[in-house]
Amino acid sequence: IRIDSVEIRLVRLQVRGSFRASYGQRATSNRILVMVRAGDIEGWGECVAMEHPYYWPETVSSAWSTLVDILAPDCIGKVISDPKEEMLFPRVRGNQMAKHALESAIWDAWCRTNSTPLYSYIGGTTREVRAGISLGLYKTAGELCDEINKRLQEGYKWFKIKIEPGKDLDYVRRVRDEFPRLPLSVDANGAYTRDQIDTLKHLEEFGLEMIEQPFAPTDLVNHRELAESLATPVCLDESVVDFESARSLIELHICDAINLKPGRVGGLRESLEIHRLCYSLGFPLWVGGMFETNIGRATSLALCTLPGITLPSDMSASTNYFERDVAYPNFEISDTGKLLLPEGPGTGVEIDKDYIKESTIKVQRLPD
Ligand code: OSB
Ligand code: MG
Repeated sequence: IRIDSVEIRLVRLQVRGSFRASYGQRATSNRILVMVRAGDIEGWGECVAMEHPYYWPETVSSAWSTLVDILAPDCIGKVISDPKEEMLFPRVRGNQMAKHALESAIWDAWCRTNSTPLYSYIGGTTREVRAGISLGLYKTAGELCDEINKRLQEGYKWFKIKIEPGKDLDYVRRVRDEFPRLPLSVDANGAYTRDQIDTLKHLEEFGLEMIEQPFAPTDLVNHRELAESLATPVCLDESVVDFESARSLIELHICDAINLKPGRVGGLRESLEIHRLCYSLGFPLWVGGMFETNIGRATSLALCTLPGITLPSDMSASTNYFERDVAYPNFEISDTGKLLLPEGPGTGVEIDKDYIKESTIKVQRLPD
């Protein structure tokens, strides 16, 4: 395909429900969507950057300028014969979420042009994905247990709960008392420091599936110490920023599992490299979520279909996040706790252009 033009737009979406993690509260959802035109085919990608830099350094506004000033101009006129073979922005450091937004739009356009579903293009073999759900911080452990009960009834079988200092051992103990055999992980989003390592070591007794990102992203020494002292796997999210960081973290025994988010590692190509490495080593790898719309969710769900990704993902029904989505179908949980990918080419979702137009705050077309 030849990239004829790129459209970068900021949409304002209505958030459903409330969600708090140690890094802060989820607010209104301004998101960047990227549309790439190649001939008469359009490909769509989502930038998962949030408005604040509390989870990750990029923000909606920093990603906007990276896309508009640097990445998109570089792509116009490019001819891409096979996106898997093409490193799109080899010289651009960082800015992973901006890169992923544009790269995924290009992969979608290529797959749609070639009548290939994205999941089979990248080597996936199934359309069924085991769902998991990530629950935020609640005022009380009782409220958290009520929420778990509700989600169990909806069909979820795999749970992750957020923790932070002061909302950890008591919360996990209470959940364990009520749900002794529930597959359960915790995610601290880096809220702990060295002097709190003993609290984290006490989590061992609860038989957790994983402890995700207890310490700050660059704090490798403490992660290694915790991973060495616990049988419970330590999983990293924010620390894994690209293929080379993943390889280092694995080879240096810093963690026991990796949460893969294509937006956080700079795209699908980088994600596939991480997957290839983990698969060849038998190293546990699963796919995390970023409250995506159905566009980003469909892209991430494609990664969940790769061989070796046997752990459930952090992919819950997309209807949990927005009052109305920008693409269809909505991914709904089945009785067996699974989500089903659409069959169509590319990400397989159908873009709701009217709603996108209605929700657009600003748009930049290149070339203008
Ligand atoms: O730490 O995995 C995380 C959402 C936004 C940013 C970071 C994280 C999360 C989640 C929710 O845990 C995942 C989802 O439901 O999409
Ligand atoms: Mg996480």
